Amino acid sequence: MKIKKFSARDYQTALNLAKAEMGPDAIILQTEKIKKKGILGLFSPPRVEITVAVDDTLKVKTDKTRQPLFPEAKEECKNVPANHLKTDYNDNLFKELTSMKMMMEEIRGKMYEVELMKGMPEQLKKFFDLLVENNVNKDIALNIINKVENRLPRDRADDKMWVRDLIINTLEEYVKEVRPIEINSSCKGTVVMLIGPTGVGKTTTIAKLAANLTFMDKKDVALITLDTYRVAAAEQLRTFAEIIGIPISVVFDQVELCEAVEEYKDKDVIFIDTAGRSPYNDEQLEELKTYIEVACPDEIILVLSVTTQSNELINIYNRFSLFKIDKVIFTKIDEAQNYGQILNAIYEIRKPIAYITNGQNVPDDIEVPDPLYLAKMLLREDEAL
Ligand SMILES: Nc1nc2c(ncn2[C@@H]2O[C@H](COP(=O)(O)OP(=O)(O)OP(=O)(O)O)[C@@H](O)[C@H]2O)c(=O)[nH]1
Ligand SMILES: [Mg+2]
Repeated sequence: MKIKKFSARDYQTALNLAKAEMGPDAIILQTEKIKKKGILGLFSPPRVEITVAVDDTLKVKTDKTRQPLFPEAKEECKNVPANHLKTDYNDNLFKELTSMKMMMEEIRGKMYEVELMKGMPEQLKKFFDLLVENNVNKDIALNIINKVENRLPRDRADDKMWVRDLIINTLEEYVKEVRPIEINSSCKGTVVMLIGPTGVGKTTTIAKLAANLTFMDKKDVALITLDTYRVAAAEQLRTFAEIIGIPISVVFDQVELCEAVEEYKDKDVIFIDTAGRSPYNDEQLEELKTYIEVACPDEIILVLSVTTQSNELINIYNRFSLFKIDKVIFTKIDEAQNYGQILNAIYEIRKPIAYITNGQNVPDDIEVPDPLYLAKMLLREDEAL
């Protein structure tokens, strides 16, 4: 660090002297007005003295957080407005503060977790790890484990089977709301509409349900498809309907939809298949809304694929909750590595599960989930079943 004083008749001259000798990165430590002492001082004007320091070891050009003393003299600042520099500085500061805040939240979360886990029986910790490993959100897993701990008799804390049974019971409570399609026995056919993002399995699921209801439950079923965007999709469903001998209407607008629903009103169930909609496309969702208003479905079922991440499942639900969602169907269980996302989604959205699907085969790969089976899936016990 080099420190030097410069004095001149006015401030600007002193500054120029300092700049010339110490360079643009120098820092002003002090500015003083000084008068000569004694009789001479009476007749001479006061002078300005500035004390300037420069740190030779400081690499100012790479240190963006440091404000230059003489911005106009710095090569890279020549054409950059001062407020731009300030914005960059603020942006960097904001980024750093945000990352520090996130870090602190993470630490706080960890401390909270450690606090809760303190003194927890070893068996419970093992199940906690198993749930988290299976993608169950940590907060939800803690919630479950805490409930189990409260229910666990002290003398059974090390008994693996006791702990396991209590965990299964608690998990069952979380996923117990299972409600397949409810066919009303009144005059009008039950209208069931499946909606959801593209490619999650809406059409395949309708084919499975239609076939099962027709052959197993001996119900009168009709199909309506709004998916006229892809000729192949409508044709595929039409061929399928012909094979199992049920009527189908491919409708192009709201008027045709209204007519088709009216036409099939004597059927037991009318399934309406919709084209996959992006949850983030407002226009597509608005269009879907107009169809829902016309069809007045008894059940709107949101189809979600288990291969989707938990957060995204919740985002999708939030976007589609523009409509009154009655139930959800989880598809592609067979393709998932973990099942925690089912619990995470249900915990957040609190809607009953109507079905789960576990393969591409029509009509076999669909079932009404049994809460016990779901609970076992969450503990990975299904693999042994
Ligand atoms: N592995 C697996 N594949 C499935 C399941 N359900 C559907 N699929 C497959 O997923 C793909 C898309 O299925 P569709 O029924 O066409 O999906 P969709 O939601 O109607 O698609 P869009 O109409 O394009 O939005 C097909 O290859 C299906 O065979 C399932 O449970 N497991
Ligand atoms: Mg489809």
